[in-house]
Amino acid sequence: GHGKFFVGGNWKCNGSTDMIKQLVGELNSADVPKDENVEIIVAPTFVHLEQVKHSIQAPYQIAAQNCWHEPNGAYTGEVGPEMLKDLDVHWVILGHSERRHVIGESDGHIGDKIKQALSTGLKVIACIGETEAQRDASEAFSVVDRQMAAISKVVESSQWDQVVIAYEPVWAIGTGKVATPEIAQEIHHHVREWVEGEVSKDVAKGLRIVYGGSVSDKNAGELAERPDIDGFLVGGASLKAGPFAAICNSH
Ligand code: G2H
Repeated sequence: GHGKFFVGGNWKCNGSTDMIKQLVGELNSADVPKDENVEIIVAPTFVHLEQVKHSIQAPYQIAAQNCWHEPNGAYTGEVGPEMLKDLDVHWVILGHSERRHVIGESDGHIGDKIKQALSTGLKVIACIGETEAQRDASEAFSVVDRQMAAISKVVESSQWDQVVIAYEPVWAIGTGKVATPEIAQEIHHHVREWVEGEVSKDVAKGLRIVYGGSVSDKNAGELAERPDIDGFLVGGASLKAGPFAAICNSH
């Protein structure tokens, strides 16, 4: 592994005050690792950040699922990274495939968001991953290379320790069709080699590359065994405390 094992729970567009009250209560009493070697993050919607912040306990940290590329201003409906920082939220997920493919965010826009978030002092979970059509056309490597290039363009050399890369093949997201450990390891290793060549050996060695896409308590263990899989970004299974805690204990 590279650095602390990382598990993020991406709650996506889910939750209500009652549901979150129950989930946070269960997470607080769940048997998750509290040692220095595991980092656990949960990402509620913007409107639930405050509730989660006031109720969740260590070792959990909180992330937002997105933020804008300017600190604030005339951008109706957006949330600036300064606002997250002011709320004591230290992490943000950027470039999730649902934002790329459902909302239409480009590599360039995601790059601008990452740059602004990092300069505000937030840590970034930057997502990459190919679609099924791209994989079928043997473009998986070139797609993640292009996405990594857009990310590395905006990350200063001193900021790489504030970045976690999440490889989330679009065909595996929410489909129950998890990538095999071989496929995930192949891409993670490729991304690490890309970083070694394009950024530096040291950054490649320390960078956490986590896997996302239908991760469950059933498949996390064998994925976590692979040398370049440094943790997970979990969607569906993060909405249940038991399975999520099991994934946190999978390394
Ligand atoms: C991928 C993942 C979490 P799920 O989007 O980011 O979701 O585990 O539901 O496939």
